[in-house]
Amino acid sequence: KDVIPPLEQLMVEKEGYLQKAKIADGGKKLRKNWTTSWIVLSSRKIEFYKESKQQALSNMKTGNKPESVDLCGAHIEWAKEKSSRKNVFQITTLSGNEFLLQSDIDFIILDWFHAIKNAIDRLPKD
Ligand code: I3S
Repeated sequence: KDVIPPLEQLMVEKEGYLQKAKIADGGKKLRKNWTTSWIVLSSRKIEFYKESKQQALSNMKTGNKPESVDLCGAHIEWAKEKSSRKNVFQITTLSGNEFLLQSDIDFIILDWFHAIKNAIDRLPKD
């Protein structure tokens, strides 16, 4: 049976395209592979879609799920040393997943950094 999540969890705070590279899964290092991702931030989580939003919405009908990142207890920090690219920050989850996010456009990455940081700071740490 479908469980209906509280409204607060469904509310999208920000969405858009960024460059994304997952560099660790459960603490295990992964080979860096940058891809464009459609990113949806709500109060407790970030969802990463591989495709455009349009494509993602139509894929929902076929049960194709986005990668979901729990922001409770997560960390966000600028990560200049992790890439030769400009404007890179890292999100590390409690479960040991690490993601780099990047945009060449300064205000876009700054908006995302602050939106995600605010979301994390509002959540309980565990
Ligand atoms: O941190 P790295 O390993 O220098 O990251 C680069 C690699 O992931 C590279 O792929 P290969 O491992 O197939 O060579 C990517 O093409 C580069 O974009 C990565 O470096 P940047 O500096 O772009 O994050």
